[in-house]
Amino acid sequence: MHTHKRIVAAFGILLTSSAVILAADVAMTVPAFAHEDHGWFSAGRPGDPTKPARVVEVKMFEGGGKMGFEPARIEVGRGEQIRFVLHNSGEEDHEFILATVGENRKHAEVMKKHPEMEHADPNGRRVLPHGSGELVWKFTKRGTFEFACLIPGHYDKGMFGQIIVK
Ligand SMILES: [Cu+2]
Repeated sequence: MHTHKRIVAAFGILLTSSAVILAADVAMTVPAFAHEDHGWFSAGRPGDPTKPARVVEVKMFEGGGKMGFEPARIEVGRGEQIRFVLHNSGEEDHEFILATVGENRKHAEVMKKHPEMEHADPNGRRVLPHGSGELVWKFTKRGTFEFACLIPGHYDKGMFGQIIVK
């Protein structure tokens, strides 16, 4: 009887702690995605493919324990529309997610907990091995933004680059 009570108490603690983790998880997930759901983006807005755009080719690669983008630094003018043409030269899927550094870091943490999550957001593309993809984007705000691959482990291996909007 005594043992049984102890087990019940231990189970109660377990339940409480997992509820706390669950609550923390939800609190992290909601701010990271709420803006995407409402069509608001820190780095500007989805472009209009019928309007002129400057083409910027970006290579996604892996090798030697590293992953990355080439170029890893892109400068654009405020108000400029860019057609990113993405080439994945690697053997793994890669992503190109356009946001602020803070948003990408937060988002990368969520991805570590939910590795099965895939993106179909207007500010990102997932590109298959040896495949290509496109993203048309209008940069409406000055500042420093980031493009990153948030597939677990890729960001840590260097898969991010900087976009400077002047
Ligand atoms: Cu990647």
